Amino acid sequence: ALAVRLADYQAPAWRVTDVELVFDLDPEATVVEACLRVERDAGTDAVPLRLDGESLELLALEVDGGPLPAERWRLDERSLTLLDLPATATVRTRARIRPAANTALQGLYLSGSAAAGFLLTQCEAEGFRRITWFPDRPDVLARYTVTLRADRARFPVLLANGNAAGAGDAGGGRHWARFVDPHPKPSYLFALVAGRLERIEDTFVTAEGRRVGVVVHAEADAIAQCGWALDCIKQAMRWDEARFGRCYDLDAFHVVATHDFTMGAMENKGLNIFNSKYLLADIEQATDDDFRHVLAVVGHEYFHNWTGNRVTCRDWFQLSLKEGLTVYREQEFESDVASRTLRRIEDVRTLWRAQFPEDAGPLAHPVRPLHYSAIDNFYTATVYEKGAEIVRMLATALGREGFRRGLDLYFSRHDGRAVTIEDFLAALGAATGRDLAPWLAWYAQPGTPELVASGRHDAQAQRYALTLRQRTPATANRPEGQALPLPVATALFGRDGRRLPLRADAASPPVSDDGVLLLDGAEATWQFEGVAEPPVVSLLRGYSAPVRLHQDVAAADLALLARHEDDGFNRWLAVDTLGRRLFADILAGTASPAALPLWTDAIAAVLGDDGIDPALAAELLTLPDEATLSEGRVPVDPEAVHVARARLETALATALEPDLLRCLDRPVAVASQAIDAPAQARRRLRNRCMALLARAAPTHLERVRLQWREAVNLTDRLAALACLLQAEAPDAPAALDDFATRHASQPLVLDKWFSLQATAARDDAAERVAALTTHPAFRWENPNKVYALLLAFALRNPRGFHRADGAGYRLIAESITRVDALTPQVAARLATSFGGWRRYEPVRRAQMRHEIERLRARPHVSTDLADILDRSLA
Ligand code: HT7
Ligand code: ZN
Repeated sequence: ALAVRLADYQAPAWRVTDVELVFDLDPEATVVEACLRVERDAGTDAVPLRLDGESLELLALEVDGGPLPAERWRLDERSLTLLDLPATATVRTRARIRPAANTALQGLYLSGSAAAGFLLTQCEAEGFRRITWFPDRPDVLARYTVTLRADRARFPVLLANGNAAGAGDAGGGRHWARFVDPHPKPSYLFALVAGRLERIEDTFVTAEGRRVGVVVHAEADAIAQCGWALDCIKQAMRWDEARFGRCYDLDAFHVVATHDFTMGAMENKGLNIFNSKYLLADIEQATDDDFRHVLAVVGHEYFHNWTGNRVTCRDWFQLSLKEGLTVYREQEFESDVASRTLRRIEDVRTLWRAQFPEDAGPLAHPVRPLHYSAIDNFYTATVYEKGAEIVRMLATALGREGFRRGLDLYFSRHDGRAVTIEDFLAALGAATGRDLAPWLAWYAQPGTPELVASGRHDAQAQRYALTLRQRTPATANRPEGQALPLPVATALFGRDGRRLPLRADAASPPVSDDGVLLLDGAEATWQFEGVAEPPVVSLLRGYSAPVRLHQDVAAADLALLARHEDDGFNRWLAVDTLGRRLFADILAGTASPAALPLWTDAIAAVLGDDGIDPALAAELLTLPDEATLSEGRVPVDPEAVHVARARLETALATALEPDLLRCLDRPVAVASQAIDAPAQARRRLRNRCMALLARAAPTHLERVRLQWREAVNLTDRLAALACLLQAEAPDAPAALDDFATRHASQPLVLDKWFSLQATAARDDAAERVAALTTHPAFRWENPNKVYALLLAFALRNPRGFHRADGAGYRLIAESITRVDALTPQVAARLATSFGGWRRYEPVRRAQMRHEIERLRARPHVSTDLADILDRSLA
């Protein structure tokens, strides 16, 4: 497909002010009547009106109430073009679409079976054009009136965006419902839902005094699991008012759960649709992590109501304008209502595992890409997570109050408009009196910057000089990058662990009250006064910039930070750095047993600290995964990485055995079915201790078995099962069978059962995964199943996926072909697992390349898949 380029952007020549849609819903054949009020831009004349439309069957076309002569319209596979229209016109079309046959899950489709399932839409990014002809681009904002008609018994619930505006009987067993959305919106935010759904609801009164009905809809067997989500919605509404002054703006907020969804969720105006994985949660069927993910994703979609919906994107190159900002808001929400440190550690782990490798490989792109051929492939870790890091850096650089003022100005300037990243930076800059133009480079330049820190202590002058240098090195695909603004949150510690004052002399670049140094060129030096002894320097506190830090710190200094840093993230980072150094030594064959105790003692000291958050303690006991440990190494030998990591984990478990036992045997005062943050944190730590003990000695498997038998929540049951599997215990197969029987009717729990087996680092993992694709609960049409089994294998079982005989690669390549015929977006996502092929040792590199080329050479490759394959090979 032809690439779309940011540089070619042109404002639309035609606007659509109002849209009326009437749907006659039927899974086999739905008829969509659309009436568009169109206006030609004053500055343009004789420009044809081009409407996007795909997989639509044209039944009727009228302009201003009459037929249009054949020479004044053209229809092809992708568009309907109308010629010689007056400057304002009413265009009416009627189309037939086939939801039950739509396995791409874009546009109008069926969730579940034809007999009992329900109808729903997914329009972002370009799905609306599969519903009706329309300028399907985010800078065309229109007011929508939508009427749904359907069989009353089969589709008792009818929902669309906006406020309810009437309902009634349509005769012949059918009924209708109408919705008016007063807020102009782009077509990607359109949604409808129709089917047999149950609901739970509540009322929320906004700070502006609006009474809002908050309603969660799900199929009958899932509605009992929606209580947590309803609670999370109300928390998110209150939080956005308190933290960012943003209130909800319709009479009702509806949320719907579906098992058939390619992504996490969708922020359609007033009618959010969720992958059931991120909406349903109860103690029997969801883990503690699931509960937190529901909180985060519910928050994320709700926050889009302002960052994305009220202020939207001019074009899809600006995707991070809404996604980066909304991820940041989601992170802050979870940090405020749950644990800041834990959320930060998880976010940074994700950045290192997924975004850094993406930014270093052939699929690297700027946070604001310059061109695309399949926009669906740009919902990436770079656009989302790196985009959120940029927003976080801006918030750090402007301070909490300055950032809030900037966002207020952004909303008031651009409410109801489709804007750009420049507009965002301009508003933040205007509100705080800062020139933020240099920050645009963060959006424009791919690659992860390297930050090198060096220091010199002058005992006599009692000064400490800290020099920071940055570089974004060239790679095969791009030249060296320019210097970027980098906020470096810094603290100095004395040898006794106490914080030292951070007083820079007058000649140094400025330091903010909260210790942030802003490096805005290639290099700068700060001279700190009153530093009597060589300090221990803690940089990038809270991971204040998404860079690779090179700092020559003695292991003893890291151990000191592990004990005394009051920034929870950097405390964890000190331990993580010690662990990675040991891993590198094992991998290089230079490990010395003497180095181990500094690391394990540091962890033991923290574990023994009664004041420590158990969730943080659990994180200290969790090594980086193999993908993260492989990151930045060339060439990667996945087998060697796996073995070295396992050795390190066993060494940790053995060294800490008494501490882990003490931790496990500590009496617990919480109910094992409580889901509050302290209860979750304690479970996390206990399960981590149990997993390590199972590594240390097989005798500890008895504890695991006890937990397996007595668990009263899914977190504990699954943790025990994972230990049995990891140890390849003789009773593991029976436990797996028991688990499958017990949860046979619970699709989300079965997904975890598939993932557990997919990620078990066994010699025969590829064969087992292949066998599981024939399990009765596995469905190729269902993205959650494909992700749970195949994507989990490709991304989280490096030993299995990269097996030396290429069986893992073949399995994933064959799966991609199969899925591409059904759901191209899912196939493209699976194919990203081959993206890092150049980093592997020569045999694996050749095998991966061969699979990519073989896939590309097949007939009928989708645009989405072709795009990933082509860019991977470039
Ligand atoms: N904004 C949503 C994007 C999304 C999407 C994109 C492409 C194809 C399918 C999709 N489903 C949802 C997700 C979000 O809130 O970030
Ligand atoms: Zn989003």
